[in-house]
Amino acid sequence: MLESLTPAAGRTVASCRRMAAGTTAPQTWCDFLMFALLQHESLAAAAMQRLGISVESLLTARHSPQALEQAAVQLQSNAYSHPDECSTPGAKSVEPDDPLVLIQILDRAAFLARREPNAAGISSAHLLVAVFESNELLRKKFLDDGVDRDKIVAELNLETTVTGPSLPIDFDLEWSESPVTKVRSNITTLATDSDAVWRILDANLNRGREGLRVLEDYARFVRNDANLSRYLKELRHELVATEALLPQMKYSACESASADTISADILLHRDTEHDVGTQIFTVSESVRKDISDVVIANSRRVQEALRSLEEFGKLIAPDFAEKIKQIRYRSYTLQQQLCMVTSTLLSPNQHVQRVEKLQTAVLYVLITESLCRLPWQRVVEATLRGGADVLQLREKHLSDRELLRRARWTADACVGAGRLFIVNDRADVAVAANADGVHVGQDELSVSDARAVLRPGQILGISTHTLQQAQAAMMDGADYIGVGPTFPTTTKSFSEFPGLALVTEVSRNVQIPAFVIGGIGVENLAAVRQAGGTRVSLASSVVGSENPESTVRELKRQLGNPAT
Ligand code: 3NM
Repeated sequence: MLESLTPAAGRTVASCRRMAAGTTAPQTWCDFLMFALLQHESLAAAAMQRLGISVESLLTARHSPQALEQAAVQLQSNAYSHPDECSTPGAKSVEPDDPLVLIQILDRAAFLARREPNAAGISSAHLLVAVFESNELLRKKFLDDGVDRDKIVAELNLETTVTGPSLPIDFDLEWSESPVTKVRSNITTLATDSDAVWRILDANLNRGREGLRVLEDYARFVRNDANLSRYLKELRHELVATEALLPQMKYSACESASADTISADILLHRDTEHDVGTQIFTVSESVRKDISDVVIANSRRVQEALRSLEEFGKLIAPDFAEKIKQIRYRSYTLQQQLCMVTSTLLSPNQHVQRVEKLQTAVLYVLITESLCRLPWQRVVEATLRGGADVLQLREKHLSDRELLRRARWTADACVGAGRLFIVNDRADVAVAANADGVHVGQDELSVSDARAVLRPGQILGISTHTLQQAQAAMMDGADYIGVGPTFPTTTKSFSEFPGLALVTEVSRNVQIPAFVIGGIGVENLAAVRQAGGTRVSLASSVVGSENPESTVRELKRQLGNPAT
């Protein structure tokens, strides 16, 4: 619920989106949000009226009266012509296309709402405080009019105990202590320490979210990598969800000392924070050489934020710190993928092309010589002629040299036919043979370890036998999964068969390509399809058949994607 906007806040944000649509300038978004807050009937509008804040006093210097008039017309038509859309209670706060500045404000407003014991959602009041804290120009205008944060909070009747603005902390800080800080640094109390920890958590939650958001944009728009952007989005949502593990702040600052001392200390602390904020200089923040620089800077930012959250979180909520630790480990996988950035950017399409091929692949054949009726090379050729989309070399007992020799041969054959070639288990061989990727099992290298070996742009699949494993594979950034065993098979030994039930579960819950495997042949393909499987992976029924080419053709015909 606290991720949702109240109806009035929903109307306000919807108006802002309409008015600012098409612009990317952060200030315009803040201005229009302020304008919408002032125009809609809401807690915030009423409070600002009482504080003597008007459109004229805030915005006219930067916007012509005509622009504001036009915005007011848009706002009116928005409020009345789309009542359902705009007043839906529980509207989600952030939309996929929102610019970073709006996301930051909404994130901050959500944070304020969560810290307030009785909030029913993100209200216009939270939006007002968040925009005040986030936008320097508007804040200055408020302060010029004698309205500071305390006055706003008091007027809004907010119960929030979060003090001071969210600090625009970033990496590469050069710190110069102000005289005010020096004097005040002698005054250290439990209360200020605790308050400081909350502020660190707040700043780093923002920082982590923002960093992930930037990386998500990169994955989506530059890399065109659906898996990576999904992974990043999920990680960001998980980070947001960790906030629920933090206790309410209600008593955090004031619990252990008398109200008078504490409130004085908090005030000091609050002022100190404002001073410190103005003494922070970011050295490299304002300069980015190229896209890879943006990516590297933001992955670093995420790592640092997570580390800080983990360390300071331990002081307040061990559960929270533990969860952050897990996210931090997972973010290493991410780092791995993103560290391929530079070389991937040199050949930006390679991974995209492979993943695109994977997206359209429905038939995946495992080549194991001992299962073949014909010489294995003939089987490879026939399978490709029949229209197999992916071939995997699965040989467990060959010497490394022989394995590599076969991998190179098969890679050439697949390149010639324009199909994907995957090596089973051996990421090193996949690299040496310049294969399209590697396939690992649950007992082999993990997704992140295998990625560390692979070249940028190579893809990675993993066998999964439960829904949990399938979801973990997706979260870990696997490009595809195998799902099985579905039917009894002699190709590999298993003690359990999750069967068709797992196929159905995975088809409903996992978004990356899932190849159903284990005992599949022409005779039971219909059952797989009925259970929701759209892609299959097979060994014996193809390579052991007398005519692998026609078997593949028939399978592809049934899968609804005739051989090319
Ligand atoms: N992996 P066939 S089932 C190699 O469930 C393999 O992960 C499986 O061969 C899994 O098509 C399997 O001959 C055997 O049954 C696939």
